[in-house]
Amino acid sequence: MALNIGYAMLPLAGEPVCGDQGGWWQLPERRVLALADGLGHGRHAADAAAQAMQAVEAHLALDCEGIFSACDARLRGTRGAALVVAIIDLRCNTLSVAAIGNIRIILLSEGRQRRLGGGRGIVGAGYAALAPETLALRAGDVLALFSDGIDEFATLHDCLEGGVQAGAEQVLARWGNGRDDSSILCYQHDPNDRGGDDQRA
Ligand SMILES: [Mn+2]
Repeated sequence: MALNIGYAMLPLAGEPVCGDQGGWWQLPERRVLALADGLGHGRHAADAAAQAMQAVEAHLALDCEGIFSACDARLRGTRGAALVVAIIDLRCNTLSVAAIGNIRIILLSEGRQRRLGGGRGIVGAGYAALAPETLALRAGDVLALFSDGIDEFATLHDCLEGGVQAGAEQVLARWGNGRDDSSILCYQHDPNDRGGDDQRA
């Protein structure tokens, strides 16, 4: 895994599969991160989330609107999912991020933690008002995408001493609520990132 990516997930107790899935992809000047929470839990939720990751992977060069549109088309016939997609542009040091449904985005920049919003709806069953935001990224900024199996928390900074992978694991351990599948995908911005392997988990 790339050093600046952290991922942790845990299925709801008793479920053999996780209905949340995260993915990250490294293009020459672009990183794409996505996290999907298939509605409910279990096999059908996992199927919706897996198809969302496949649709993202097939459309990595598009902007947020294009990726969401592709995912919405692909997920028709599934249970649907909440989805967040983040595109990091390494030439401009910008983040474009958008979300639909009950899924969370935190940006920690220069010590300040900010919650970014998403639109209502279900990917695969239609949504309105997708509102991608584009923000400047500074070296060291941390983006955290997480599902509703993790409670809101205000202290991401305190979890990052050991890096983003340890941080993702710590957030899940501390704020995972045990009521749903839970997952968190973290990215730490490095303008000189030379990339590693794509991963889907
Ligand atoms: Mn959920």
